[in-house]
Amino acid sequence: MWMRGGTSKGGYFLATDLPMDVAARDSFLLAMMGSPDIRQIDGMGGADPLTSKVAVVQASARAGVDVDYLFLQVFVDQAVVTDAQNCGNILAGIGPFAIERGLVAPTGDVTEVTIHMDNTGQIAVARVETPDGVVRYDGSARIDGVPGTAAPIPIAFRDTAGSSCGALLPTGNAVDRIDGIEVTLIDNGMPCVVLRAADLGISGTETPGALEVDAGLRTRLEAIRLKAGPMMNLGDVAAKSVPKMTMVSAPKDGGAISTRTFIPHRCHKTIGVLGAVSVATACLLEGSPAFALASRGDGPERVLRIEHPGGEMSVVARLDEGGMVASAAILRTARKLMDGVVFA
Ligand code: NQM
Repeated sequence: MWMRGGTSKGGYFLATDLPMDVAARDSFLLAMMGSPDIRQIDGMGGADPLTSKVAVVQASARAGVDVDYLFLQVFVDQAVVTDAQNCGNILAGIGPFAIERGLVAPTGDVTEVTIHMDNTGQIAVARVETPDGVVRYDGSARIDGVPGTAAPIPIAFRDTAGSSCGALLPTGNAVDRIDGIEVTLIDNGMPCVVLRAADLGISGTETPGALEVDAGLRTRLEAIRLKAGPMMNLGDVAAKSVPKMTMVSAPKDGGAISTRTFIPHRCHKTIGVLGAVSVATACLLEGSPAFALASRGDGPERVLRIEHPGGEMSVVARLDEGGMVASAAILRTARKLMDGVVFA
């Protein structure tokens, strides 16, 4: 099934429909997407990392969990399929897909689907509208980066700290210095390097297109990223899509902070879901580059609006007594685009 999940798009597969052997599975997925080729002309991919994504779903054997979801990023221009990152946007389609495929039975007007995210071993709970036992896609929820409106799919995350790096702050510090630049190396669901846009000589208001053609910026960001990888317990990240590189500046539109994110070689048109949760968390870390720029609000539950090139992503953060993010929730939408047979 081809679906839009949040601001991403990709193929949703039952695990049983794909080869068990990982090498055979990956060569099928590359051929199906048309990779490697910057235009992905001979496949389903949309010539952008955000539209070259795959979800593999199966009923879960875990107590209290409905389905297991494995996310795979199919690189556009390299013969690489990686499970080294999770995706909170594609996650938005998992509940509807699981119900459509009969893995989860609808339970009234709203069906709660508990999802184990295999990439990081953590749990997300999605609420899907199912009036008359059928997934409803149309509705009045609007998310930035997607035209029009659709049925809301609120998603709550549990225990995302240290999802891939083993700890929220893998170096134990709120601030590290790489190549003379202050960075926060953080993982609250997505490994991210958070750094000031100004320290890289940009304002942070540029369009993704303008940043992508800035070869000097890209070279500096990649040099920092390659050094950050081992510091974040991610090893050699040369062929990995993590960590993400988020450049922050003061909010421009009444939000918590403004962002531009390389994921890691293309500039995101918006921001990833778990990336936004990680950046929101960085905003609360005293002494960090984001802290000084952010408008953080107050109280134990805060809506941190993370501004991005296409608008904003609201992260509803519940804080613990130490002022750190204990749990987070976001709003997404999804849409079934096509159901059928894909060829490789
Ligand atoms: O951070 C893009 C996306 C993502 C990932 C990326 C995501 C997340 O927008 O949870 O959603 O950062 O590669 O789909």
